[in-house]
Amino acid sequence: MFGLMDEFLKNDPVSLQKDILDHVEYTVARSRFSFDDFEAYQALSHSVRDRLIERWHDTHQYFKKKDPKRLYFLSLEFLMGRSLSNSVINLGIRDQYADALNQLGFDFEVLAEQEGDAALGNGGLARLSACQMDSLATLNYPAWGYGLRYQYGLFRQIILDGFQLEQPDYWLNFGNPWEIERVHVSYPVKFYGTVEDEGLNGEKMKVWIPGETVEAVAYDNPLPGYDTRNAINLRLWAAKPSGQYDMESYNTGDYISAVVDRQKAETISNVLYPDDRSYQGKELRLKQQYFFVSASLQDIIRRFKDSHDNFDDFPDKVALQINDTHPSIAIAEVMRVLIDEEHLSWNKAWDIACKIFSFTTHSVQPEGLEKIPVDLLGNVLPRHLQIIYDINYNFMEELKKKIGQDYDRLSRMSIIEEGGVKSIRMANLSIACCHTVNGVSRVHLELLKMRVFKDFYELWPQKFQYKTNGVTQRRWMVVSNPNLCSLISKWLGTESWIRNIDLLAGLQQYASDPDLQYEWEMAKKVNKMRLAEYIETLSGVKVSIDAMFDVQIKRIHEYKRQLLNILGIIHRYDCIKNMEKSDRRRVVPRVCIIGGKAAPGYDIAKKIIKLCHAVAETINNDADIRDLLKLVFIPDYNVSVAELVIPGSDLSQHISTAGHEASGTGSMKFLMNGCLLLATYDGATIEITEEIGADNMFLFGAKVNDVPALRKKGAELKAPLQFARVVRMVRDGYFGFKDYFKSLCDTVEDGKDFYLLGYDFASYLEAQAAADRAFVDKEKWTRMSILSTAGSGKFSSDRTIEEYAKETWGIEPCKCPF
Ligand code: 26V
Repeated sequence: MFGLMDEFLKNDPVSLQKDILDHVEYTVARSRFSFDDFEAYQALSHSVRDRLIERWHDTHQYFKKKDPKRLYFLSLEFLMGRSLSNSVINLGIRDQYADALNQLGFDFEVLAEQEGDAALGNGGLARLSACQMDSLATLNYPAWGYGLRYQYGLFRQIILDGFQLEQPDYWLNFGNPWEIERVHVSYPVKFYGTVEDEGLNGEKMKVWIPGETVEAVAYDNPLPGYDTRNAINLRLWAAKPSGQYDMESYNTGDYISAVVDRQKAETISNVLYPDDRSYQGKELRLKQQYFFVSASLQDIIRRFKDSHDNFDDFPDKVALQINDTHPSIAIAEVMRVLIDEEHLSWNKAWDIACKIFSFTTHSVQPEGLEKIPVDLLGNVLPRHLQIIYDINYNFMEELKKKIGQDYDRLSRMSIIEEGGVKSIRMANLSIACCHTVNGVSRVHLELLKMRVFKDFYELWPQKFQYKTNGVTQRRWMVVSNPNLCSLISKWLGTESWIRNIDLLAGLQQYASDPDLQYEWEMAKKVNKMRLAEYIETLSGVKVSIDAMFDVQIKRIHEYKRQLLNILGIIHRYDCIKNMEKSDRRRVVPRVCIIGGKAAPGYDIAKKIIKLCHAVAETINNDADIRDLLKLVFIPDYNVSVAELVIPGSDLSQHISTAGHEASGTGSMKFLMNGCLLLATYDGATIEITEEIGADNMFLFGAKVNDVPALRKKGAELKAPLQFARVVRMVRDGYFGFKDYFKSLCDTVEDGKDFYLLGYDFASYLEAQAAADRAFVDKEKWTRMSILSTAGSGKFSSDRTIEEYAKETWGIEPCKCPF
C-alpha cells in the first residue's frame, strides 16, 4: 500500500515544537534545555526536512506507479542559495513554524539567517536552473535535476584595501541538513585506458578497458513545489574512491601510497570552476562533465529498465535537457551505452539519441562556445572520441548530400575543428543531435540564427526555438519580500498569484490609487531601512533612506558595463562639485550600490572592483557631498544578498552593450519587486519593455542592430567630452592608483572601446536624468513601480517551464494526490 493519503507528521504548534526539541536532543545532540541559534536552526531544518521527505517519497512512489515521461535536467551548476525559508513557504507551514518557535523563544527570521548559501554555480545560468527546478516541482512535472556536489562552491569574495581576494567556500563545514546521502546509490565511472576490438557472436564489438574507475555517490536534495504535495529530486554526485581494488598496488606493500592515490579520486567533485567566460580545455573540467553525465545516465537507464525490457519506449519515457554545452558529452555516452553495452545498432541508437536530447544555450559570444582538444578527449575518454568521429562522419555525409561540396561551410559546421589545436566543438555536437536548440530570449534566438549558428539554422530551421527566461516568484517575492506580498494579496483579494502570476496584472487598475500608493511606498521604506542597516554594518557607510537606491548587482564583466555605471557616478560627483551651493538643492540624492564577483583570472574585472572602491573612498569621505551621493560596494554577492538587496532597491541597472546579454534574469527579480529598470535594449529587456511599456522604464543606448556598424567606425567614433573628462580623472590619478587603472582606461579609449561605453555615455546620462526627474515626482514614481510589478507576470519561470514542457520536452504534469 502506498499510504499516499497519510500525512504522518503533524503541523500544529505543539507537534512542531516537540519535533524541533527532539531534533535538538537526538540529531544535533544538544540538551533541549540549552541550545543556541545555530543549533536551533539545525534542529528546525531537520524537522522541516522530515516533512519534505514524506512528500518526496509519496511523489516518487506516485511517479513510479504512473510511469509518465520524465524530464532529466542535466546541469553542471545550480545556485540554490538557502533552503529553509523557501521550503517552509512551499510546504505551506511557515506561519506554524514561526509560532512554534516563538513559543520556544526563538525568531524564525533570526534562525533562517544562520543558514549558509549553497552556491554550486557561477551566475545567471546556475540561478536559472534553480528557479526552473522550483517551477518544475510547483507545476507537478515529473522531473529530476542532476548535477555535481562540489565540496567547494563558488569562491567567497573578500575585499582587502578595495581589491578582490578569493577564499574557498567550504560550504559543507557545518553540515547540510537539506541533503540525504545515498550510500547505496552509487555507480562506477570509468576514465582513460584503451579501446579494443572484440568479436561477439560474429559481430565486431568495441570494448573499452578503462585505466581508472571512480565511484559516484548520490546526494539527494528534495525540492518541494508550492501548494502541491509534489516534491522533486535534485540528485548531486560526489566522487569517492572506487570499491574495485587495484590489487597490484596493494600487493606491492606500499599500502599508504595506495590509499593516498585512491583518495585522489575525490578531487573530481572538489571544486566548481569559477570562470564563466572561457573554456580552457582542462582535464579536470572534462572529468567533472563526464563523471556527472555517466552517473546520471546509469541512474536514468537503471530506472527505465526497472519497468521496461527494451529501449523502444525510451524516447516516450525520457527527455534529457542539456543545460548549455557543459553536459553535451552525454550524447556520446548515450551512444556508447546503447551500442557497446545494450548492443543496439548504430542507427537505432542514434535515432533514440536524436529523440531524447534537447539543448539550451546561454551565451551570445561565439568565443563562449566550448571546445575540447581532441588529444585531451582521446586520452580521458577514448571510446567517446571514436563515437564523436563517427557521428561527425555521418553528419558530414548527410550534409554533403544537402549542400554539396561547400567546403568552407562544411568545415564551419563540422563537429571537429581542424587547425592549431584540433578540438571537438561541443555546441556543434549538441545541435547535430538535439531535436531542439533553445535560446533564452527572443533577441537571443535572432542572434543565434543570424550569427552564431547561422549555418545550422539554415539547415534545420525547425530545431531553433526560444523560451524567454523567467524567475520564480516564490523565492524572489514571497521569501524575500513578505511586506510587499501581503499587500499585493490584500489588494488582489487572493494569494493565488503566487501560483498563477498573471493575476498580478490586476494591480494595474490601482496603480494611481493613493491608498495603494501609500502602502506601496511604506513597504519599500521598510525594505530600504533593512538594506541601509545591512550597508552600515558591512561598510560603516550611513545612508539616507530618502535617497534613491540605485543598484547594479551581477557578475562583473566588461560587457555588463559596471565601468559605465562607475564613470556615470564620477560624472555626477564632478557635476555636484562644480555646482553653485544653491543649485545643489535640486540634486536628487542617490545611494549607488554595486555588487558582484569577478572571475579570479579576469584582470580587467578586478580593476573595475578596485575602481569602485577607490571612487567610493573619495566620494563617501568628501564632506562637501554629504547625502547627495554615496557609493557602496557590497562584498560577496550571492543569492541571499540578492534577496536582501532587491526588495530595497528603487532603481536597478541592466546596461550591457546591446547584443551581449543573452537574456538577463536579475532584471526580472527587480521588476517583480517594483524597482524601476534603467536598461539597454538587450536580451529580455526588450520583452520587458513590451510588457510594461517604455514609459515605465529608463531606456538608452545603441540597439542590437546598430552595434556592428558602430564598431566598424573604430577610432572615428568619438566619445563625448564629458566621457573623456571622467576617464581622464581616473587616468590622472584623481582616485589614486594611477598606474593600476591605466589598462582599464585603455579599454575605453576611442578606437578600442569595444563595449561602446563612450558611444552610449550621453544617452546613459539622459536616462539617469530622467530617473532623477521621475523620482522627485513621488506619485509618478510609485505608479511606475506598481506597473512594473503588475507587468512582470510573463517573467515567471512557471511560464518558461510550461513552454518547455509543451514545446520541447513533451511532458505532462503528474500530480501526487494529497
Ligand atoms: C561558462 C563556463 C566556462 C568554463 C567553466 C565554467 C563556466 C560556467 C558557465 C559558463 C557559461 C555561463 C553562461 C551564463 O551564465 N549565461 C547567462 O545565462 C543566463 C540564463 O540563461 C542569462 O540570463 C544570461 O544573459 C547569460 O549571460
